[in-house]
Amino acid sequence: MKSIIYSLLTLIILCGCQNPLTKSTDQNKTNELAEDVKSEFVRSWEGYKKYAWGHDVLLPLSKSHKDWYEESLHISAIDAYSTMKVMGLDDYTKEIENYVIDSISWDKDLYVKTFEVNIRILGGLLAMYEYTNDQQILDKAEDFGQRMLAAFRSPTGMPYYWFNLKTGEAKGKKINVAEAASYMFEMGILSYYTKNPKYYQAAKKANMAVWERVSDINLVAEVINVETGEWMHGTSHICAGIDSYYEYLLKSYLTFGDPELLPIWEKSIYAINTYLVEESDTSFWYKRVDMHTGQKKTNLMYADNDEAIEGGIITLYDAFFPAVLALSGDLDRAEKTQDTWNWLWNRYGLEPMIYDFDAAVATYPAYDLNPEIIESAYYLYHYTGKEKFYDMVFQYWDDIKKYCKTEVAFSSIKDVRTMEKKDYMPTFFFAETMKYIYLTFTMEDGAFNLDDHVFNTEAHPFKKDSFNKKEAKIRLGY
Ligand code: DMJ
Repeated sequence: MKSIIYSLLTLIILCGCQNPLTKSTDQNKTNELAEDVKSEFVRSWEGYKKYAWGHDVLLPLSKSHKDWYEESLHISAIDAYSTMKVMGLDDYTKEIENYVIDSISWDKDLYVKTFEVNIRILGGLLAMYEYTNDQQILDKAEDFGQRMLAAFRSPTGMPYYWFNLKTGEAKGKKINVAEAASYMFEMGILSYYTKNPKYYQAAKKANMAVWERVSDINLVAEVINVETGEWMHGTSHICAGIDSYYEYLLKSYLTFGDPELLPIWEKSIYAINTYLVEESDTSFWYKRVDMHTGQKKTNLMYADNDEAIEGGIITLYDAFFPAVLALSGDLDRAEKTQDTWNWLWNRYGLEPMIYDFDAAVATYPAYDLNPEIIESAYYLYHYTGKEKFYDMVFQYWDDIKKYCKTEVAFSSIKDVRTMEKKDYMPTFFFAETMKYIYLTFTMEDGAFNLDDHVFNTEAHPFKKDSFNKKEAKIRLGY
């Protein structure tokens, strides 16, 4: 009898106290979810301010900080800014604007990574200018862009891996294609705002240098020498190392309308869909192939350490591709790929950084709070309206809170099989991951419409209306 009463009581309690954050597209619940994301963002930002202010990243377990180089480039603050704007956190944004204007100088004797500072610092500052229209912010962005041009002074026009912000020296001739040619978007915007075509022209020259070296079947390989223009090996894919090259071909064309980019995008996407797709009844992967024959490659030389690895290797970064497919209008392939990524997430509860789909093993099992799978679910929820994509984001957010939340913020994960935490919170967690989750949960309220915006690869948003194509032709000089 006692146990029946106890069970009944438990049932009554369970029915009466539903978890307020259950998944639902119902407007009230959705707003509660959005408020939850916002309050976690604020908690993490306060954690950053307390333990890492002025530095590049927060170390969320040791409650300290780390800079990418010998001096800080203030990357977390610049990356976090546009997410704060999207969330309406205007007290915080004012503080960052003042900080950028009063306290940041780019005159630093530091070698910085050309690709990384372009998407985070130049992209972040340009978005800050979009929101503020403050000439002092644009001056900071242009000062940065002007220094970045030094990297592009190579015999081919493709940038060196590193450049020195103060001296303008550049080094590192072996780079991947994403690092060689993912600049047209930010440098096009800089040219547009400053009415000086030199930035877009430098970025486009780098792209054309890659395109001139494409194989007969219109595929690029991953690693190239910026001095000789020689490919370092012949493996082609859409994975990390090439990813944003394709993303920016499409986004730069859609934003500025440079007609030379359209056939490059069209030939590229045709080649990708012809040679890279590996489809089964239950999966839809984009594999690695030989750039000349289109044949699958499973014995890969890696750029960083020249070690060979075997298998159908993909990286969690590749989950950006459904978003790009959806943006291009190809919802069929976008949905199939996203479903495959979603399956992988569910297999572990978070995604492994590198996965071999032939052997079905996580080759490198870390998860660094990356946004790509969430970004793609957000795009697909927008374009298809299908609730399953909203549900995916709900689940990703739930899992991130379950496994990555720390006392002061969120942490990366060393191994998704054990969920052991790693003392690092990357800057893109502020810029991208939290933004795409928040935007999914607020989609129905209409405050931010994806149709009116275009994101750089670090999720800094720009209004499409800010760029008039006729004007772009003059300001970008195409
Ligand atoms: C981000 O810095 C950018 O999205 C980049 O293009 C590759 N992916 C990381 C986050 O995973």
